Amino acid sequence: MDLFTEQDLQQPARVERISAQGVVLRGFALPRVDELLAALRGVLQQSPLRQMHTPGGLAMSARLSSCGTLGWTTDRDGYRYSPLDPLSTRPWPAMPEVFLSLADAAASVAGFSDFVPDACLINAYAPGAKMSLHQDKNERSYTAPIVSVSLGLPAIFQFGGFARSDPTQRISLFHGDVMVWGGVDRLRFHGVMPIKPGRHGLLGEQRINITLRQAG
Ligand code: MD3
Ligand code: FE
Repeated sequence: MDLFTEQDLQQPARVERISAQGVVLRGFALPRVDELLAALRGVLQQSPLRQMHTPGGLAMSARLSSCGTLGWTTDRDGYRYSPLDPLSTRPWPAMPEVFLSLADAAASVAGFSDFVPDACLINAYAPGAKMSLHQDKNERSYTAPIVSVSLGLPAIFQFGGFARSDPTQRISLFHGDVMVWGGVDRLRFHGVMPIKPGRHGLLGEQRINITLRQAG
């Protein structure tokens, strides 16, 4: 892939490879962040952020929603993808075009062509919220990558190996950064350290992460 992305010819893509098939694209979403946030607002009007509980009954500290034909949910019955939002009892909001095109552009920089996600999980973290080390295993196939977009307050992302007890590395993620994970790295344990207090100019006292997945 060339140094200059189609979406922003002024700005070289700052590509940081963090594992064999895991990359961070610094600032990749910045040229389209206004569009992204407008689309996100529309999604959250139809399917608001809400607290979810793990199958064990613990409240997750991040609030969640989804868009696309499948949305990820968790409750007493387990983790799963569902075509209906259990809160609205209707289909999840459609995946915005800007999500699809950004995800495909990021995936292709990382070497994954023709990425067409059918699920987008939205995680909203207030200061103090975190996501414990876990693997993403509810998707039907593990061949497609996962693309994630960080917005708002910074986070320390943690990624490890293929066993929970493997050593972990930490990487800071900032507003507009995009990560792509796939192939041999798809099942790595990963998580988010508690978000530090702060205020972001566009998003206020929160971090929002959207992850685009091929779940079905
Ligand atoms: C590495 N979200 O929703 S996104 C999740 O920042 C999740 O909200 C985090 O983990 C967040 O499941 C991290 C980056 C990410 C997503 C999926 C991965 C990294 C990954 C799957 C495999 C390896
Ligand atoms: Fe995850």
